[in-house]
Amino acid sequence: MLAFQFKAMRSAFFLHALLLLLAACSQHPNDASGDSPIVTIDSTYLPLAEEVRQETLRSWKAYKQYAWGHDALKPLTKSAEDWYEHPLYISPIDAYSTLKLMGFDAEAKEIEDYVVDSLSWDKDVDAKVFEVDIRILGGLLSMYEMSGNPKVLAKTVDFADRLMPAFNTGTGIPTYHVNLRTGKPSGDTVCVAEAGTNILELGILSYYTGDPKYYAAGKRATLAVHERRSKLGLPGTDINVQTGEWTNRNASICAGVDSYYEYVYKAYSLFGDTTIGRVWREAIAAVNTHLPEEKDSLFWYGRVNMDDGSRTSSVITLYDAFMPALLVLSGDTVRAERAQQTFDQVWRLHGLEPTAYDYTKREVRAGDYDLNPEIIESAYYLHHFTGKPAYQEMAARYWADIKKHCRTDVAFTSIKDVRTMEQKDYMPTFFFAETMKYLYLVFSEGTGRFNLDDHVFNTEAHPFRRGSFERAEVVKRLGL
Ligand code: DMJ
Repeated sequence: MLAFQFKAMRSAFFLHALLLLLAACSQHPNDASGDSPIVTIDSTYLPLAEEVRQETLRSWKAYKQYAWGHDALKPLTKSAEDWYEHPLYISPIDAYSTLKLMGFDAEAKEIEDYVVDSLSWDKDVDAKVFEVDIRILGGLLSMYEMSGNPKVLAKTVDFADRLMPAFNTGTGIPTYHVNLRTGKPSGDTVCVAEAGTNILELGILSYYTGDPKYYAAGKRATLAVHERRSKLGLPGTDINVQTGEWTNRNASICAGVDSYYEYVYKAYSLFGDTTIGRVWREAIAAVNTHLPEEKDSLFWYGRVNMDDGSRTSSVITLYDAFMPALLVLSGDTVRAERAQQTFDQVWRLHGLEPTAYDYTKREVRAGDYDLNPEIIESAYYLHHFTGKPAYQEMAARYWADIKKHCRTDVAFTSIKDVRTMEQKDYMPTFFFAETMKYLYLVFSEGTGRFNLDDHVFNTEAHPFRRGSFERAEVVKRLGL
């Protein structure tokens, strides 16, 4: 029976891969998928890729049945949750690029049509700038790139223009909130991730509109963080956007800082801005000089005081597991593999990764697991760049654990505490955007369907083709 299911899944995947290959010949030139010829098919993990694909569809159908029009699905009570008083349609916008990559074109088209025909951004909502930048702006830009639909670009520009008043601050770092209807910014203290996770989306928007003002705003915010680094070359964690004063002087790559580093590197790598290239080299050198710590034969990126480098805490978070992906992407395979081994040990302690863990006391500090993608993202990048089967095996273990503890009768849900595996009633939007996408991609590596080398992902895993950004046009449209 199992063997039969395995064969059936494998056949389904091959059929899917073949259909995609045929379809690739007639796709829109800007379609982020279907750009690489299929040369060889390594079939070992294809049944898992197909299983992830089917589980994504099952979860998407549950969202549609119980939460359509709202931000997120609550899979246990089979109800919906919105982030604000008015929904922003975050799950579908986050799901689009994943559904498209998996070949669920009809489902993706339905989202595209809804965005174009029925969605208005004129909402009296104090939106969190960071969260809607990575999910909505990033998702819409990727939707435009994949669909080529100019009406999607118009919706994207409308949305971005509603965010821009947040950048009118003393430092150029955006405020925490901005009202989508009135443009009123609020919240003068932000963390470094919130300050510096926008240059990628804003640069891409400048490219597609030909208006350099977006990139200029993102670059100013990034430089505002870097220019305020300490003598050791480290930024702190929290900063006042008006005065530029640090309000938390802990330095780390942990949650609250993480995607700042990711965006400095990715913006440099996509746009080739030499100023941002210098920021990257200085920033990563300081990180690798002051943050790493060896404990229990493992390699940890800890927390230090930004001024004197003294250790302030040995608490890491599961978000930090983005770091191996960034390291291997930027060419540091040795540190990437060591860091991934460390995060993998934390996962193995309970069979899912706790949100926060103290590596000195060896104790869980926050037990939640919210279906987060980072450790899977890093397994995918490491498999891609090293070719080692161990990273696909790792991802297969993560997927097995997620199925065991988080799968519900209709979708997947978060975990209240990995020590008890008690479930909570929430499926985050990044489960569609990131977790299922990275699982699908790591299991389907070798099919030639999607080549990581040709793409850059934003921090919410929305993909952008490097080939879409011509050097001479980047210089002109971004105002380099
Ligand atoms: C995602 O929303 C993004 O990846 C963000 O950068 C931080 N992590 C969450 C998912 O864990």
